[in-house]
Amino acid sequence: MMSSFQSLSSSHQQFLPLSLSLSALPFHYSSIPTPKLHFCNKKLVAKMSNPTLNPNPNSDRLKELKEFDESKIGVKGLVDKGLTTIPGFFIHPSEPPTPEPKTRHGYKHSIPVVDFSTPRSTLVDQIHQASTTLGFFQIINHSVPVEAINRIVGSIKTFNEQPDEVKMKYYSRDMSRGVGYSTNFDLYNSRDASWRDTLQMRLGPTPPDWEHVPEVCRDAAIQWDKEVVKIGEELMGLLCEGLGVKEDRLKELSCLDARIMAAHYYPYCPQPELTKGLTPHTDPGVLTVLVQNEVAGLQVKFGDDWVDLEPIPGAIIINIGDILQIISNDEYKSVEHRVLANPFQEPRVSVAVFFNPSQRENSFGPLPELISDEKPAVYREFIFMDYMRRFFSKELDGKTLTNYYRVSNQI
Ligand SMILES: O=C(O)CCC(=O)C(=O)O
Ligand SMILES: [Fe+2]
Repeated sequence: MMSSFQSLSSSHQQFLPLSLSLSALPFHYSSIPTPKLHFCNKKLVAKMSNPTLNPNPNSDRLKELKEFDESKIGVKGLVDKGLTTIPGFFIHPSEPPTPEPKTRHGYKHSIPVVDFSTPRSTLVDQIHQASTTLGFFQIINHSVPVEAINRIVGSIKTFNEQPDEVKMKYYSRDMSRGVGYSTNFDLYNSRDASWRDTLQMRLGPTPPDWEHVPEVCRDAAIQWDKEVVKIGEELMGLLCEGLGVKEDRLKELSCLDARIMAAHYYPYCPQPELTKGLTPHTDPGVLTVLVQNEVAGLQVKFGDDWVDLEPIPGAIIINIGDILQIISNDEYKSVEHRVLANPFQEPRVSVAVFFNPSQRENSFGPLPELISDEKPAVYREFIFMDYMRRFFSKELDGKTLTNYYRVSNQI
């Protein structure tokens, strides 16, 4: 039988992050009971259906999902219709409810802010320090013009705020043209849907069919890709220096070449405590470059805490992906993060660009320069295609992909 991975179109084989898992993922959650909404003393409550009483507990859920998906209006469209309670398939019963915004702050930790204008040796140290601990940092005083950031974020907001009839033309999970727009790329495969709409675009090595990219975002995306490549190269150089390897080592491994953009729109959610904007995950690629508007919501896991990432105008957020954790032999950390459902009237907009290696037939693993008797390889080598295949077939639970390649797990 052809695996779902093999059945993906060639453009689908572009490596996607967890948040953008394909509809062709080979696993599904058909055996997991889903909650239904019930009114109890006029209060809406989520209740699990009992799979033993219902031989096909998900048929209603699937019907509801399809109905919503086929409406092509996205969660933004639901909000515009004045919805006050969210559909059951958005409810996340397994996670503790999100605290009210006012109680979210005040954690002991914060995401490091790195000033790019500091001398290079300090910069290398600060980036190394952040990447070996939280795996996340924000950069300020960098070379990317703030206008380019505002332009890409602004164009994504504009796209999402067009009338439904305009956006509907683009609503599709088919990525064969290198571009797609929908509510949750894994809508049919995830346990619970999340409150966000995403415009996804392949930027490299092959650009998308630009005529199929919404016109309001086209020029901004072309410009943004150029900026992202420049800053990505700079960062990879700094990260290599921090590891004590050749500055262009990651570039040599084609890590700058495959780029996917995921532009998220998180509209106001009427019941933010019941759902998420984006479920906890790690990014599977090398590096993620993310920009956002002023609306908070991104959180990074640190021990048992979720640390809020405070938006800084003009800053760029960088995080380490799974493959870089492996390449660095566990020195750099790919850390779980999530986005809360947006409780604010103002929408949250973020644009992530994921860097991945383009050489899929090549072997990847910890860099030989980093391996010694004192520090043996923590991961075994693998062909990048194999890694991708596993990514598409693993359970959606954060760290299992890196764990699969851990030497201790070798059979
Ligand atoms: O929206 C955000 O801030 C985070 C997006 C993200 O983590 C992802 O797309 O993988
Ligand atoms: Fe992510």
